[in-house]
Amino acid sequence: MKTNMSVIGVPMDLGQNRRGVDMGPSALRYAGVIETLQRLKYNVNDLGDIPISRPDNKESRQEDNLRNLHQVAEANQKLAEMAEQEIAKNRFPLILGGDHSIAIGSLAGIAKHYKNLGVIWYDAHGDLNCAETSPSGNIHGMPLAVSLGIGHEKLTNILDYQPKIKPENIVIVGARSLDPEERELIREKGIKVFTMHEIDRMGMTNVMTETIDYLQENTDGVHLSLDLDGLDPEEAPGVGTPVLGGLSYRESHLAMEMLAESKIITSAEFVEVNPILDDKNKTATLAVGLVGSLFGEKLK
Ligand code: B3U
Ligand code: MN
Ligand code: MN
Repeated sequence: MKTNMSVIGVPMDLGQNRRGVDMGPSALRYAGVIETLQRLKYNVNDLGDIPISRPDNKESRQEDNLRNLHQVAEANQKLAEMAEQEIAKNRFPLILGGDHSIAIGSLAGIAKHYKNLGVIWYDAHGDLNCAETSPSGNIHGMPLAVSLGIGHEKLTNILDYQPKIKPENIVIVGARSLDPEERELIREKGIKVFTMHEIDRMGMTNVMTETIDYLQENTDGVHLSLDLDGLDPEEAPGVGTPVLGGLSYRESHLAMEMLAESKIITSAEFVEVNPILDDKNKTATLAVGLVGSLFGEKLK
């Protein structure tokens, strides 16, 4: 892993309909994310937060089942440009959300530098919807589909290329709430998924060993997109769409430590921390602990 790191905050809550997740970057900084990285001897450049437009009344209503499409596209355009620039400077981009719609911009900027970018999608959800299939119109349920080139042109074509990633380079970990069309897409595209059922059966050690081996063979970089709702709401209550039966604190630390050992991760984002729904910044504190493990706390 590179020692130079750039932290980009994206205080975005427009990809879904519960306020508060825009305060995620502040909550993560308050919980000590920068200090953690510095303690681990990274040379950290905190670039602050990307400015996010507020929706006007008209725009905040659903347009073609894509809530706040224009503002979400605009923010992701800025994020994509920034992430792209940081990688060009040979710095590791660590992105702090914000809701998961920001993965659209992260992947647009990052994938530009790779032929075969791998993605680990650590999440209770598949985020594989588009306007036609989404039950909510929330763009945070769509970023993985968008990155595959499925969805509105304003989202799929950021930085003027698509698709950003290939289905065979994706591994979803922790899925337990998939919509029927998402399941179809997973089957049709052959996306590798470890649902909670498989994680329970195989154990996290085997799941991560398989994930790492699979991605190491076929990719030239791996982005970790970690949605805090992948964890159980008991341990990560501060998320907008909690789903029972999630990954534990210990499983998640083990997963991060195995990724640290493997050295395959080349960019990362931590999303969906909502301090308004949280219990005394518990979820942000948990997330910062996971950042520590991902960047080698145990290896020191
Ligand atoms: N699949 C549902 C629910 C959802 C997706 N991502 C989150 N919730 N966080 C949807 O609205 O697309
Ligand atoms: Mn998600
Ligand atoms: Mn989720």
